[in-house]
Amino acid sequence: MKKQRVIVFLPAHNEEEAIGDVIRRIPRHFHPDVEVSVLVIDDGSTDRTAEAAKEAGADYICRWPENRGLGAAVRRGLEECVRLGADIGVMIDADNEYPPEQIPDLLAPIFTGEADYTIGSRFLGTIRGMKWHRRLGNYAFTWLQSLLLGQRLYDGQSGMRAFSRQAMEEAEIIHDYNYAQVLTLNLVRKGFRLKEVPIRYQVRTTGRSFIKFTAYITAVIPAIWKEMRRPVKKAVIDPKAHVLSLERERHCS
Ligand SMILES: Nc1nc2c(ncn2[C@@H]2O[C@H](COP(=O)(O)OP(=O)(O)O)[C@@H](O)[C@H]2O)c(=O)[nH]1
Ligand SMILES: [Mg+2]
Repeated sequence: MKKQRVIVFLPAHNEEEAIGDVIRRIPRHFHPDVEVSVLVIDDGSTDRTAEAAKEAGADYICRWPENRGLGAAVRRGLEECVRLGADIGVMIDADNEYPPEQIPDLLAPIFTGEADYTIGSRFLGTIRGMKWHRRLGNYAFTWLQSLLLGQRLYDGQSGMRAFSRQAMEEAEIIHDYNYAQVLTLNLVRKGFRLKEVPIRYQVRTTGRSFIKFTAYITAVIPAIWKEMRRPVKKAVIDPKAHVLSLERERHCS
């Protein structure tokens, strides 16, 4: 059987204290037919983010001299995964809030052919340390996406997601500031099958969140509006594109 190439990418901005640990915890050999590489999109960091990533074993580092924004970095991550020949792309934040050990769980619905796009859901899993106002913001934006898509979502702002190759090829992120909502609206409207997977989440203990309430609202709301008004072409999906025998994984472990 041909090996499936998984590329895990981390958008990062000034995460020198956290990124090394995230990279070291990414499971590289969890299935004999899966090969895992790591890509970092360093978006104009002014600290040692890129050096720390390299020391921790990142295979590819894409370094921008200036800060362009998280939406631009995720767009670039998806493009680089396609260019580097990934069958599946995984995105995980570089700030150590999400569990790299659960990447195989996130990939399972793609390997069984049930989904093309998975989101690690904090609200279906466990959450440690999230402030009440962030929790409310997450509920509100997730509720809005559920309403717009006519499909129940639980965590629309998660920083841990996986994509089939076709989903990566066809994904469009229409603003540079953020990707979280517009990417899901884009992919689900195109017919890609989304599944949420419960994950364990722990709020960061280093660095700081880039989210500022007013900037977030004024960038994200118009982008959601713009995305919903754009016509999208339905994708023709091969549900068996990444099917892998997960039985073998159990025998090997
Ligand atoms: N590319 C890029 N990544 C960023 C930027 N700001 C934050 N990040 C990264 O995006 C991820 C999520 O950011 P974070 O500030 O933790 O957002 P929060 O988890 O929603 O509070 C982390 O991996 C950050 O390093 C940015 O301006 N550009
Ligand atoms: Mg974070």
